[in-house]
Amino acid sequence: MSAEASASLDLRESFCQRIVRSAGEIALAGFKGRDTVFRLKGPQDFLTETDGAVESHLRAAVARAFPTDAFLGEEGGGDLGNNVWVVDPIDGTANFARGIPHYCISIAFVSGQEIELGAIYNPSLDELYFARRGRGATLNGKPIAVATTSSFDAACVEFGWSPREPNSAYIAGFAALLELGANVRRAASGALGLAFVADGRSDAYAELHMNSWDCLAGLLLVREAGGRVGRFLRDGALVQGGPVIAAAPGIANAMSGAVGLPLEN
Ligand code: LIP
Repeated sequence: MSAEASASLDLRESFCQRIVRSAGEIALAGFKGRDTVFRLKGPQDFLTETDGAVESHLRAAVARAFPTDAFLGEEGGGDLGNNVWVVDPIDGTANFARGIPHYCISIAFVSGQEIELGAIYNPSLDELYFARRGRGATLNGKPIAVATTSSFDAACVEFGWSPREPNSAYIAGFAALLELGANVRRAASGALGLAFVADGRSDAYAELHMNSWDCLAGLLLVREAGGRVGRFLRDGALVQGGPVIAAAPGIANAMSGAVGLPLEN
């Protein structure tokens, strides 16, 4: 990477860490104010006023700071470009709308089809995960690493669900994980599920379909924390989404076989 490109990424790195926290203040105010009024975008697909307020805040901040960058948000959509910010303003909205403090803001910066920056912030716990490609991953500024788990007797994995894929496929994958002996959870925030793999609180995360705004930051976190991931940014995934797998190395191959999702690295 050229010195100029690296300097440009330095600016985006500090900007990203700043705006994810300012967005967190909006989200936390909505959470404490019990913004529980929601509408359904589709079956099990929730939208609260805070989702919209956080995304508007982030969209305006990017437009001011980096006017030539593109912005793709879960709620307002957007356009693509060589440099694009991919944002889920509230990941885990189903939890947020019921007052469950397991939700986050997820921001990824993608340049030339590479995930360069990723930030995932849970304002209720004041936990900020951050990664820059090639420079490791942190939680509140401290380096993190994936778990060293190598046996499913001790493995705790998360298998995300949404109505975007047939329940039969989900049930088959869930059964296969149980057969391996794993404790299988589903906590309804894919971004936090991936962040927990990066810091070793969980041994793997998989989901048969995720949107790019749910997973890009988390995939970078896991890779930078020493984990193995599937290839996501294939043709069209930035807009259409796709399958996601991320795992600690000791159980990655068995996890991949159980859910039928290939690993990239
Ligand atoms: C969520 C995803 C998660 C999925 C949930 C939901 P949202 O995103 O992060 O992977 O399992 O059903 O789609 O809608 O809370 O931003």
